[in-house]
Amino acid sequence: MHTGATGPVARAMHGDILVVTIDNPPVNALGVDVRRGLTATIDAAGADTAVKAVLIVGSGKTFIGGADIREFGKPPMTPFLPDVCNGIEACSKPVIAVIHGAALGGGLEIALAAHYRLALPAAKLGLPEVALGLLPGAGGTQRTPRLIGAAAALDMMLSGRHVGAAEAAKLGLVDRVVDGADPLAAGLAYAQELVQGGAPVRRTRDATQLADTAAQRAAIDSARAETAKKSRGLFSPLKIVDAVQGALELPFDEGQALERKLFLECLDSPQRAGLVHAFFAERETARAPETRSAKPRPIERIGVVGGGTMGAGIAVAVLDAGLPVTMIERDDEALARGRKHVEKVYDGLIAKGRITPEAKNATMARFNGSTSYDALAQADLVIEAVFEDMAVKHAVFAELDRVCKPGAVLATNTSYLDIDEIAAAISRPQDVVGLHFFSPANIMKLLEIVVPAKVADDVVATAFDLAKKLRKVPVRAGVCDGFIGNRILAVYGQAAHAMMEDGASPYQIDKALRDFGYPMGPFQVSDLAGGDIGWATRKRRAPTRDPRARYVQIADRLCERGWFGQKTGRGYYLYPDGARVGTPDPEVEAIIDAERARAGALSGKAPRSFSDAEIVRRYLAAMINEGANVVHQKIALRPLDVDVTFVHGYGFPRYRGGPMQYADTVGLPTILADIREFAKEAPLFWQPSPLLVELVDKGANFASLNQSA
Ligand code: 3H9
Repeated sequence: MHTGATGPVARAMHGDILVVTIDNPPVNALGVDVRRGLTATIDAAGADTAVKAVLIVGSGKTFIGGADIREFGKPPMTPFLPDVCNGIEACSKPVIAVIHGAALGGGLEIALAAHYRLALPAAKLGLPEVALGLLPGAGGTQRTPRLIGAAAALDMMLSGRHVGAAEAAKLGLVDRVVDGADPLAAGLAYAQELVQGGAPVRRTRDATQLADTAAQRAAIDSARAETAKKSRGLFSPLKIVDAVQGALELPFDEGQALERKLFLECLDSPQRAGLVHAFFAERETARAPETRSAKPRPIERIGVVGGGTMGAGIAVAVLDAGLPVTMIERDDEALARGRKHVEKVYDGLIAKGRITPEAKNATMARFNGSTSYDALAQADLVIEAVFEDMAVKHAVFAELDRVCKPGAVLATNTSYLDIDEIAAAISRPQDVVGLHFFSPANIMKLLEIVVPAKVADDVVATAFDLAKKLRKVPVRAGVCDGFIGNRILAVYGQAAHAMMEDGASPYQIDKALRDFGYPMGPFQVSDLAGGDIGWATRKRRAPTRDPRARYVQIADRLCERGWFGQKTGRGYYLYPDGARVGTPDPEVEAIIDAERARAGALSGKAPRSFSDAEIVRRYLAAMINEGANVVHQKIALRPLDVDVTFVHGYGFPRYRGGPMQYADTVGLPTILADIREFAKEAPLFWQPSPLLVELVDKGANFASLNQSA
């Protein structure tokens, strides 16, 4: 058995140490072949007298990225991972894991089942199962608390955060950290030292950090209370706490049986399916046809035109990525304000103790400002974030056309204007692309990359490359009013307003959607963003509005009174004394009543009540139907692009995967039947998307379209 391989698991003797190398690109996930290979190798090593110790190493950049996520939801195949881990722990020879890159989920559980753990400085350890709707199911909930105590173990499992090598050593998660980049050399040196020192087999199941039961119980109780408050409808976090309680109260094997039971419950939950969908979808959107066909242009110097909220947020995102930024404003005063906006973000971080004043100064050293476009002569990429007005955009792009070097990427942050028209007005339409950031731009993950007709492929590839550098989640979108997100938002926004006029209060609508999983309802969001923004858009659209279309005027009535939301102390809600959480406003309810009466006099309809379930059905049906239109018209490449847009830009509950994935779980025939039912009263608004009808006719779902682009 000394050399050879069982599938992706290779073995080689180095003196009396058996090196077991897992080679399963891209992240050495623990698919069935790896599990089989590991089991066979460890079993044989135990029986082989020539083997004095076993060293487990990962090939490539990572140790092990976890269980193979692609296997979830498929029929399970033996050996199961908990048994593989138990086999490693039971081995009669010392087993050593050497962790160089990621040891995540099942990867860390393999390391915890080993008897000794060595980390290299670039190691990242974590139990991120919670982000997939799961719990560590291969002994992680039992071994981690025994090794590092319940509080630290729960923190890792409930946050899913990655722990670096130094912190891992401090926690007691690894035995030693050594310098170097070669895991094999470092691991062999450590293994030889252990063998020579006669180091015994040392099993984590026997570790004693849970011995002080009173303190451990207190940690578990407080984690349970905190989790119950914070986990907002999520299924797995409380199961994690239950499993750790099992570690405290039960013998190891019984605790592990409890863990298995809870793990399988999580595995079966629709939340796991939604979260795994989101995991793969957001990796998928980072690839577009242009990222395959073209190489990005180099981007080292970035310009931002406009120092308002959006421009400053974009500048911070660029600075945070370690890149220099040049901000252009029309005069010294505006530039000073723009710079202040940027500094304010870092001052906030200093106040929270998240960065030092020195770190702020070092970052701000990469910030330049100018009132002359000539300062952008050397920029590789410029993002325009000025007022949303076509004439203003034309003026900015004419200046960029004049000063920027050939090949510079010229991007607009417009939310809805026609980028083809912006591009057509300059001499280099091939260099113009849309980069639609979401506010606050340094925080929100979504970046819509809007692809006009004449843009060069390598410009699109550059936009995706920038997204990666800024750690954004990019989604490719076609040109239309509102692109993917705001176009769909406009439609389900109308559905919400129609329900409000028909009898549902904004407070009920908000609550129904919070119960669905949104952090805030649409009227709370409107109050936060500022009602004046939507008002300006409605006025802009008024001349082109279909005169037959229903137009609910309640929002206008509030805006006419200057009730724009939080910033004015009242909107749909009241915010007395700068409160951030609003309370219902009887005056708003009176305005709504008056509008209902006015509209009812015209339509002959009386207000009616809505159940929370109907509110959710109508809101989601409008969203899904327009999502289908957006896919049908190729504004979005696939349904999953709509999902990622809504999860990362519009607060859609991630555990539901996104609106299109949610539609698949409800069933497209049900969604279509709802739309047809609603159409009986409002046929103009509720027109079924041709794509939805086609999929229902074929008995297909949205997922069937996710592979195709
Ligand atoms: C678990 O372990 C359960 C157990 O407790 C119990 C079981 C009984 N499986 O992110 P990247 C793919 S749950 C399959 O772009 P990076 C990924 O889809 C698991 N595939 O790279 C992508 O494929 P493609 C707990 C996986 O360098 C490619 O690898 N583990 C897996 O930026 C590159 O990924 C986790 O939740 C996987 N486990 O980051 C860790 N992981 O090229 C999840 C990745 O076709 N993974 N892929 O698009 C990560 O956090 C990051 O991928 C990692 C690398 C940090 C590892």
